[in-house]
Amino acid sequence: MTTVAIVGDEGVGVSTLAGRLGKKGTDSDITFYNLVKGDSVFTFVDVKKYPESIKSLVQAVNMADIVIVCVPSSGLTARTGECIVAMDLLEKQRGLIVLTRADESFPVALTELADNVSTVVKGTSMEDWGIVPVSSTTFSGMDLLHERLAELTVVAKEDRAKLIDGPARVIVDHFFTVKGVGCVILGHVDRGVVAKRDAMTVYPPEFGVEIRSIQCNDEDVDKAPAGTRVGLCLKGGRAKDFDRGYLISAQESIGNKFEIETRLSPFTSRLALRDTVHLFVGLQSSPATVARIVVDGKETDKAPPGSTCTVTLTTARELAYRADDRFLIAQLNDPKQRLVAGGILTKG
Ligand SMILES: Nc1nc2c(ncn2[C@@H]2O[C@H](COP(=O)(O)OP(=O)(O)OP(=O)(O)O)[C@@H](O)[C@H]2O)c(=O)[nH]1
Ligand SMILES: [Mg+2]
Repeated sequence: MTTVAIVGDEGVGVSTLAGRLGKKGTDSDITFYNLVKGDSVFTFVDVKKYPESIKSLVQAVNMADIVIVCVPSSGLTARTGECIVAMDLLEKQRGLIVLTRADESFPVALTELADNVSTVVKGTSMEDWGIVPVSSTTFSGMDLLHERLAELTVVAKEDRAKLIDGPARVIVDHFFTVKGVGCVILGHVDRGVVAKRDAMTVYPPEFGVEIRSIQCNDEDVDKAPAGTRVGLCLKGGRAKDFDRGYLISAQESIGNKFEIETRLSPFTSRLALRDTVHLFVGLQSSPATVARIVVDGKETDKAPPGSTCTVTLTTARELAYRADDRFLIAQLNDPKQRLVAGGILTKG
């Protein structure tokens, strides 16, 4: 099972492409489109609320094995640039760049745009991503897109096999009550293997649940490994006790103070002491205050764009995490560059 997030500026053809790739499933602020192809199962995620909401972009990208960044055939835009910065700060290594609405352009112009995009992504995590011009109207490029996705899926599966050991963890994205059944959550298995009758804990609130049943692709299963999208019927929880991003897990840490080794985006306008920012981890987020900045071993009141520094943040809400989770700092009110920095917790 492979989850593919499709992101891009407004009107570039994200939803149309998602609709061409799969059949519509769960639909809320993000929409899932499902495709079974041979023995591969894909879930495509349409980030409907972006560019308005940076949160939905981060959430979709953090649930994805592969990301498709859509660049309109008419050319790069500021928000396309923001998507590229997001991939880089989240260190997304697996993805494709799709030049959308290709039928509205010409071969020479598309080659020129592909060259231009290659230059822009140089030195970012997207440097080695393939570029495929696609039309959702004439279907040109669609076969090549499927081929590239199949190649990336092989790598994604290998990477995921490494995550099967260790305590299970499910990241929740939807939750509701089903009459006669009880509390049901939808999410993806991020680590380990989740099994029927497992007793687990919901973080950060920390209440216990038992996995009553597991559904995968509309079929009941006894267990589900890392990388699977699942529906879990729970004993012990109520839908109203959940929030997106909560973790159903064997073992997590919880905190509201984080020391993060960060790399600042070269395009951010600032990261300064006492700034109010937004801190993201997985599908969770919270307003946060910058409490301390250390650059080159020295405390300072401002971190320069493009620099590497250690930032201490205090969050308004508690967040659940593991030591190797990736954090993202954003400045939601900055009209131009909302993404500030990305990083992981400092050791010790
Ligand atoms: N000619 C052509 N038009 C396209 C293609 N893909 C999408 N469109 C059109 O472009 C417009 C925007 O497409 P959407 O799929 O809604 O784009 P989006 O990125 O989801 O847009 P928002 O959700 O509104 O931000 C629609 O009128 C589509 O019919 C394409 O490949 N070729
Ligand atoms: Mg759309």
